[in-house]
Amino acid sequence: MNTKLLASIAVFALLAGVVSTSMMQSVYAADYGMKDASMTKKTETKAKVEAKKTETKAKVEAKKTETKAKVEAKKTETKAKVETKKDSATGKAMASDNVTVEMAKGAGSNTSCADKCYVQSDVQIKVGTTITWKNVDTAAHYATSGKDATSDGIFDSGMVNAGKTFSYKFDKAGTYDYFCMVHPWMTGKVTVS
Ligand SMILES: [Cu+2]
Repeated sequence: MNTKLLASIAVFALLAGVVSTSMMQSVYAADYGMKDASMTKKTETKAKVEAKKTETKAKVEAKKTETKAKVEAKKTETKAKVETKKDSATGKAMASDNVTVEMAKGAGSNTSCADKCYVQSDVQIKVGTTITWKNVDTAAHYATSGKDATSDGIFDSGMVNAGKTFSYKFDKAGTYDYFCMVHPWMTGKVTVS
């Protein structure tokens, strides 16, 4: 009698153990499944963020490239405009807009710079054009109107130091010779029509 009871209890305990274990397992499984789902969601979100980053980067790059292309196009356009203003026969500037003449590099020490002392040294322009002399040399220069190192008083830049400029607007037709007060071998001519 005692033995039977003990056996029953043992069987019951065993069954209870099996049932509780399987229940626990299913709880675990559910929990694990949830974790798995949340991990998947995290990974998904991360992927979305990465994709968006890549997309934004691509857009920024595309915009940069577009802007660069526009700038290049404008540069080319400006260059073309300037070039069309040169006289097709002589290649000299025929601009009605502003013209720049450089006081050339080394012109202060090179007594034989001749027609390269000012670049360009012989310029043809229309009435109303402003010429800007730009000193690209290291020495100071002048653009003084006159001939044979004698000022005629029409225009005088005064001393134009390295990197500086002087501008003069030509309102009357005519031929204007000019030179540099400190380097009289530097001569140039402006023809206004
Ligand atoms: Cu000079």
